[in-house]
Amino acid sequence: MEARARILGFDAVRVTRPDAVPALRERLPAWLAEGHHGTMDWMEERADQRAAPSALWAETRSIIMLGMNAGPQRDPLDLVRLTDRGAIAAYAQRRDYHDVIKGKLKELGGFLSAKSAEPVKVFCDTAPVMEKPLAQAAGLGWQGKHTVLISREHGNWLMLGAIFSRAELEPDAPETDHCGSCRRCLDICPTDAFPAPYRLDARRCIAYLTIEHQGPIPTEYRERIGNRVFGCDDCLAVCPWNKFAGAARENRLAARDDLAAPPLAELARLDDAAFRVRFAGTPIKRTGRDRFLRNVLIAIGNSGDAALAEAAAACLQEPDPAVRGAAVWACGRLLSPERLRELFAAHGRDEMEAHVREEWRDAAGLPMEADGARET
Ligand code: B12
Ligand code: SF4
Ligand code: SF4
Repeated sequence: MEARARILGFDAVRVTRPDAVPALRERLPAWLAEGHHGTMDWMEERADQRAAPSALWAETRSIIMLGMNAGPQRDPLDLVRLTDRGAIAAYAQRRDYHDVIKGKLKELGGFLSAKSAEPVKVFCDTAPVMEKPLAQAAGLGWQGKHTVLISREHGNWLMLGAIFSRAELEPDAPETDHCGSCRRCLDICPTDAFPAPYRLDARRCIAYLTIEHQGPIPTEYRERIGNRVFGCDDCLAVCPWNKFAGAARENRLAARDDLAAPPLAELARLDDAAFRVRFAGTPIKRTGRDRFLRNVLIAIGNSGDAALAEAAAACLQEPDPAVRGAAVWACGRLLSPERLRELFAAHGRDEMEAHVREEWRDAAGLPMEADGARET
């Protein structure tokens, strides 16, 4: 099976048992009880199955965990210094790994099923399966202090997938923790998203804020998001175990040049149709155009580049209030008080959404009536 998996493009493959991580039954509910999943309600739904693979499929006897390297071609930390460009997480600068891995899992699952005469089910983020702890139990790597799985061979750039099988396969030995006294990932996090090593409060994580979170991004995180318009790689990029990692070997996961550092001005101009064309087949399509544009406007506000201000001003009449609010915030950081007042007179006076009115008040210092956007 391992040879077949490698032919299919997987970089790592190991086997574990469905009951290999009993601690999940306490750890997942504790994480959810603390509210660390934010608005990802789907993490709560079917939590019993997520914490126990046999509750998802009672006949599971073995779990094959697989990893495919999606290592970046250049250091992701270089991108966050290019303030007039959007930084997109390495995994999203390419085809959606769900599509690539799922197809290969099905092929490998078919092979295994034929060989063992037992049925299989394949999963890649599409079901309540906790892939990282299962991958650690299978010996693919260990969950680092940043909670992501690290392989000694591929660093922390493996994307994961799982095959549940009714066949009795010999399990591999679990991997042990090799973080030692290192804490680079914890120290670099721009939003202090780790309440403790090995624990992430997703509500503070830029990956959550830019991809999963709907509505306005809380003000306290906006500056710290910098130019990250989709996901974040900081804690992954500093991990010393990446020194052994190479770039992705699977052709279908080759990074797209046009997604390496796209100009913010260009991204701010994308209408719905252009967004769909530009990001077709990539993970970025997940947010939809409006949430992505909201992120782009936050990045423009952080750019310090007055030349980008008019691109933000052009979004002041967008139908989505989270986009309008982010546009006001960006204009407030880049434009003179005079120009802001002009824009307010043109676009802000009749604003009906309470939080966008607050954005105008905070940005321009404009006194606003509580029940309507009127300059006094
Ligand atoms: C929800 C989710 C997110 C959320 C929450 C992340 C999180 N850490 O939980 C958000 C949106 C923030 C996110 C972000 C990212 N994600 Co994500 N995400 C998932 C998803 C769907 C579920 C993860 C999950 O179960 N979380 C629940 C928590 C409770 O589980 P946990 O992280 O394992 O938590 C453990 C620790 O807290 C530990 N623990 C608790 N207490 C204690 C105490 C001690 C002493 C110890 C030792 C441990 C410990 O036990 C818990 C259980 O193992 C998985 C896919 C999947 N189905 O597994 C992808 C997945 C984890 N994501 C992935 C990726 C690539 C990312 C990003 C790098 C994307 C990016 N570049 O922007 C970031 C990384 C951020 C980070 N540092 O985690 C990959 C990771 C691959 C890998 N090598 O591990 C996965 C596996 C997708 C995949 N199929 O490849 N993600
Ligand atoms: S992905 Fe970014 S924001 Fe999230 S935990 Fe890692 S460094 Fe912090
Ligand atoms: S940066 Fe250091 S502490 Fe963080 S996961 Fe990597 S080895 Fe562990």
